[in-house]
Amino acid sequence: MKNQCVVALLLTATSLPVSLLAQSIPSLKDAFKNDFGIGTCLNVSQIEERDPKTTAFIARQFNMATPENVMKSALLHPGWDTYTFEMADKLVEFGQKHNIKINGHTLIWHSQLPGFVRRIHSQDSLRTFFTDHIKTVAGRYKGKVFSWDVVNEALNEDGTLRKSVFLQHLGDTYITDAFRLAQEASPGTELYYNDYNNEQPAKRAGCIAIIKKIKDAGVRIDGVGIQGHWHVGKVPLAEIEESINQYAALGLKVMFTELDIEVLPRNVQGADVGQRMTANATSNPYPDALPDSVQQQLAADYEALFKLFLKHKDKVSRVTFWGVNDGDSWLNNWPVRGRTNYPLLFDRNDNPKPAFYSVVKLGK
Ligand code: 9MR
Repeated sequence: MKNQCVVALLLTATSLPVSLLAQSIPSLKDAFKNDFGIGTCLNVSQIEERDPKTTAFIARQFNMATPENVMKSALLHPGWDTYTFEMADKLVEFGQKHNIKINGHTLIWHSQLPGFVRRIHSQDSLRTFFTDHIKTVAGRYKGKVFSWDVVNEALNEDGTLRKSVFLQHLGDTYITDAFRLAQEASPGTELYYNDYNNEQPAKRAGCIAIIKKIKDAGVRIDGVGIQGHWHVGKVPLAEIEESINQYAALGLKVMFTELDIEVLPRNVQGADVGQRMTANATSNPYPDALPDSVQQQLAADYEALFKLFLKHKDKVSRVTFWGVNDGDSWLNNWPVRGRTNYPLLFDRNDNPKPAFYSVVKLGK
């Protein structure tokens, strides 16, 4: 009995300051509640609520969430007639329980396709997969997800259409077809086109051509997602502002859907997961801590970005970070595996970084 009391006291003494500390940190979603939604992507461990402190932290900081992987076709649709909805359903429950809107990601993407799709060589079979996948997935989550990234990363850097399996077999109307099918299966859900580097002029022009084509066909598109995988000291603010204006002029909502700012050296741009870089002696320069000069630059970059988002808050509807904290980020493993990266607002223990304070102070 005495031992139990001591254990209980110790638990209280160790857990209380942590939760109090988390409560004393300002909340991003509250700071920007009159401006735009604040989102994060969620991984399996977070969706399954394996760590209650993390769950509470997410619920306090974010009001929107995107599945990092669990709604991609390889995970949802592993065989012709097989769907595995368990984790995606859990994500929807997570959203309902914590008052977090879910952005479905993503219905049609050339990457992370199920193995059987990569073996399809006929137009008919691909059309069957394409139609069945959109109808089944968008239909299941009708009224349960707030929005869908209907098509992801269909463009090359020069603004031409990527020669994906979809373009090759279905022709260049496949993007409009995907939006039409999504609209039929899930009428009340917002529908978006999502890409990286689509703030850059050539790719932006390609993106605008896609949007116009969808609209000209009388099909609905509600918004465009600029992923926002940028590099410290090189955030393209002028192109981002121009893009917000040009996309909004088409009547679309603009979202920053996968925001992070890389701080490590890299010789590949954007977010093409197919590209890799070879590790060498200088590719992981900060295994223990981020030098102060880089930390300050990161804070300045995030501050400038959020000033821009606020300036255009009538057009920007959501800002989603691609990860809750630095430890979760895909950038620890791309384009080189096993690096120590620092691209987000919270460190590996969910402690706010200078970048967090430079952003949150701009809110209400
Ligand atoms: O963060 C995701 C990572 O866990 C996956 O391994 C990777 C491969 O599919 O996808 C990452 O998320 C990508 C997103 O779905 C689309 N835009 C680029 C993102 C970073 O690669």
